[in-house]
Amino acid sequence: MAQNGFLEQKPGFATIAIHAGQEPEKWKSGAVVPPIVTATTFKQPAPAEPIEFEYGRSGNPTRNTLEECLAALEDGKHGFAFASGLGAATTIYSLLSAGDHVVCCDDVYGGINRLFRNVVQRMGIEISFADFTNLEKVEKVFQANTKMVWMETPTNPMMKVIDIGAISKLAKKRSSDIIVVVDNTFLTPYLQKPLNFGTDIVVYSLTKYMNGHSDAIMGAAIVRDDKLAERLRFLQNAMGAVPSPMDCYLVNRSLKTLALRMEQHKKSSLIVANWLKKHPQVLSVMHPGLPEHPQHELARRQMSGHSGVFSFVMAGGLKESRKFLMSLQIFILAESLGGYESLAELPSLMTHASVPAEQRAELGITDSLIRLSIGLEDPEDLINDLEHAFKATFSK
Ligand code: P1T
Repeated sequence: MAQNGFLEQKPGFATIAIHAGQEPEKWKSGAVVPPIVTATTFKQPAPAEPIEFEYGRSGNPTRNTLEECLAALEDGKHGFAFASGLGAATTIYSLLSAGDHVVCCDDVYGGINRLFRNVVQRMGIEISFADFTNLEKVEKVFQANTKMVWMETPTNPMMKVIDIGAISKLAKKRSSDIIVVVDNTFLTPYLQKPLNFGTDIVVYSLTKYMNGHSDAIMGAAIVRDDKLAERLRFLQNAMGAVPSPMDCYLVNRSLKTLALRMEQHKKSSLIVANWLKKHPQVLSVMHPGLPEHPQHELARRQMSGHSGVFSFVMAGGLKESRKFLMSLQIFILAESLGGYESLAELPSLMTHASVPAEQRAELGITDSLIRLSIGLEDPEDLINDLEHAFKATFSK
């Protein structure tokens, strides 16, 4: 169902989330809910002749169940689960070798920025950052040795929307070997399917909306190409950043309500964003669902709506932002996003503190930029909470 002119949500998503990979017939017991298989190793009838599984790092029945469901939701073919979003990113980076070059969008989660600058570069891989909303700027940073393009859209925390199809085309025009990666954490496959726009790998922090209950740290990668899948399967096992069966069970369960949760996050975040933009102490609201967002038209062509996470700039400086955040009573002052509970944070001192100050200034990550993750509470209560915090901050 299309909403506000956004891309139509094809029917069938919730059915896939509930049934793909979950067939009761695959368990001897006929269990309707997939069992949590905690065994780290599996009996082999003859040496090196496993029945299906051999060792828990290379494969586990609970993990495979989740991976199948993830691949189906994404219109993909192969899913890989990891111990965290950064674990997934680290494994994807290991597809590269010293001497290779990566083109990355300038506004990414602070932890990804830190991984690129402080770890990946040390391994002899070059990185160039560019504003991916400007195709000319992106084209200029490509090099003969560029092997990967990495983007988040919408970006974290500035909420810039990137044209996935245009960037993928640009990369593939230079070489079909360039691997295009999209971090789809902010939207989930319910609201955006990057593989349908020419992306090779979709990466997730499953810790966020996909799990949605703020009780498991996990990541994932989804691909269509069999050869790329083989390389990732090798690295998943060889590097070992795999999740526990218990966490796989939790995320697999959470996917059953993903469609319902995302619908509510989508509705509530627009209600709160529309309220904030009229508030006298708010200078600007960055929400791709608002018509005044600079890439709103692109968002409507590429997304089936926007999730619950967005940012805004408030009046004052650090003193006011601190007072505001500490006055909230329903919103919890904490990093992360995508859970049922609403969160508020200050990217400059929290999630993006590891981004060099110069890059933060260039992007607009100031001490007045607040990022919200709108949860599943009643939106009227969230608005009242924000109003109360503004009053506590600004009334004499
Ligand atoms: O925390 P982890 O599961 O390792 O995922 C890292 C990660 C990757 N990609 C994006 C877009 C993310 O937002 C994150 C984690 N982000 C936060 C903790 C945050 O508050 O933004």
